[in-house]
Amino acid sequence: MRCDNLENMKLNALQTADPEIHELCLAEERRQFEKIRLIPSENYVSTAVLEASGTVLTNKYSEGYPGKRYYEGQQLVDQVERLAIERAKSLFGADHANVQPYSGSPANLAAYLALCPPGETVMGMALPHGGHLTHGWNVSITGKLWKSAQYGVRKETGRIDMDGVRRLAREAKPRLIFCGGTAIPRTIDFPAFAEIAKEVGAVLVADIAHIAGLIAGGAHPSPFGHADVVTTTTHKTLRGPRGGMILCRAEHAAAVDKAVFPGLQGGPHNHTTAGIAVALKEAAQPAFREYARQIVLNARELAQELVARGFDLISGGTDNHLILIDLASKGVTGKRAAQALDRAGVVCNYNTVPFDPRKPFDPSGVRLGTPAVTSRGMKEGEMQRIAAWIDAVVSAPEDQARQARIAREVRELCGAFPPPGIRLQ
Ligand code: DSN
Repeated sequence: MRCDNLENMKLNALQTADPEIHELCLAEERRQFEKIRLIPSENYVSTAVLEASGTVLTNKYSEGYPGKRYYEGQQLVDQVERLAIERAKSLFGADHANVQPYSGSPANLAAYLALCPPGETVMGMALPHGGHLTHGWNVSITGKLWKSAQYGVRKETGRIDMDGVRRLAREAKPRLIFCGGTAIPRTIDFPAFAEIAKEVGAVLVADIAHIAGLIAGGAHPSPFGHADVVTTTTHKTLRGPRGGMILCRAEHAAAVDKAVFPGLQGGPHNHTTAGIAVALKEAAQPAFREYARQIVLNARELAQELVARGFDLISGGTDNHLILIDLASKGVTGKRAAQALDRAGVVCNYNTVPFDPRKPFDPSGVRLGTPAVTSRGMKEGEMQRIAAWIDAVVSAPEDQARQARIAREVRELCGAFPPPGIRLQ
């Protein structure tokens, strides 16, 4: 079995110019083909998105916005960016879209710059409870230049403590409130956050990086109509190239655009903008709704199968694409489990869990997600097999013979589910 999409994409020049990088790209392609990738923030883009991202648009400088640039020669790039903007607005039902942020963290920083001067107070979900670094966590610049109030989940339920959010908002009087995060397995209650933000006079920013594809596909409630500003990456459930976007109400459009450029960034990455435009077009198709629905069905099935095998899931299960497991009751740390799983061909990331007594680089949990396996066409039956493999590996993390046997079985299953963007010969 040979994976050589890169050769199909005519990478012979790369092979000649730089055989080492060419070989590494081929090997990475093979790795992505042969492994079950369960990192919830990763996916497989389509061949069309790959092609758009690898075009000569990378050669062009375009500081500014369509129709108002600082360089000539924008006849075609302007059209690409306008298409991306219109598709983003239409897919999500937003007044305004900025498709230039280089990724999610710069998109969030632009929201601060637009709406919350340094020194003011911001409120976000604590990183160990499922928030993101840029929601005011102390090691991030957002926790240094802004005063930060951090909310979390209830210990008993593993779900966001909305009473605590309200109490903290009343005390801290933040200028800006973030909802959303990176390890939240349950539906975000956007109307409840909006009500709290309104009560304390804060701007509500919904960071939908993880769930943007679910929202686009109708598998998670939408923040539009509730949040003032919505930030996202484009490469997770949305299945585009690595990038970011900010969508917002019309009243914040000028401030957001000014914050992205010239406030934070220089020239946009036009090849990425083209890839984003293609991904947005794909996400508007009926098949994408089915994809989003199946992501959630797969996550639920995987969660149920893991619970049945005695795994301790934060909040007891999932409503979306993501599962967070506390492995303390299994007597293994997240890092040891994730490394053993990787040797068995099942790739996830170790992750802190709420109230984790361990340190972030060797925490108690692992985080799983179903966007990538669902892109391969896997369904509930495959989730049952994956749960059994996870259980077998975690219950004997030093058993390398078992890991090698499972890795062979994983390769065989993966051979039957070729992912988008990778072809076999
Ligand atoms: N690192 C991303 C994730 O994996 O969720 C968030 O920044």
